[in-house]
Amino acid sequence: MSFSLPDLPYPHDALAPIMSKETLEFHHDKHHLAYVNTGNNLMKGTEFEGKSVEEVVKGSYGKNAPLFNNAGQHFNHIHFWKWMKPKGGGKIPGELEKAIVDSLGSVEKAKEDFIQAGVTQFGSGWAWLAVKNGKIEVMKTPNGENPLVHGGKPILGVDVWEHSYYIDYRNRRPDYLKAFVDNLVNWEYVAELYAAAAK
Ligand code: MN3
Repeated sequence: MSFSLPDLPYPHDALAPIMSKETLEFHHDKHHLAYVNTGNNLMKGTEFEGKSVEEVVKGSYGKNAPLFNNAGQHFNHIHFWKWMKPKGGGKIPGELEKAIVDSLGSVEKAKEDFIQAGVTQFGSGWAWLAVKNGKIEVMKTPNGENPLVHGGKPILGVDVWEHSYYIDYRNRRPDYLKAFVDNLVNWEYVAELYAAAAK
């Protein structure tokens, strides 16, 4: 099994004006595709050939940086497209909401901390909600890293590489993050991952 680019779960123009068609054309069709192709080239003839993306991410961390970077980004983007939906950011399903309040104090605080993690990630990277030690935590990681290599299971992530927001928001990363939380997050998918991670 090699990596392959998944289709977007909605048309390229479906998230506009929060995230434009042009951004998704570059981000999905070019950037994500490049991680897929480079990852496949780097896996050729190695022990990682035929493994799942999660296995490649965990197995290459700290051992094969070029492969890890591309496999990590492939994993992150597979979920990133599904973490968004048109007219997203609405009500959080009950069980997930309860878990967020239990772990992080309140939904408002969780959203603030998540946005702040993205704002303060210096340079390229991601901000996360992840299940770790039975609790939901806010995390941030550089480049293609994700909570899988830090003992956590990611349930929501936002890409803070400039390619994710520069066309629509220029240098205003905080505005992009607020718009993502308020208008894009697919909380049903987050709840699905939470249910699987909390088992
Ligand atoms: Mn990206």
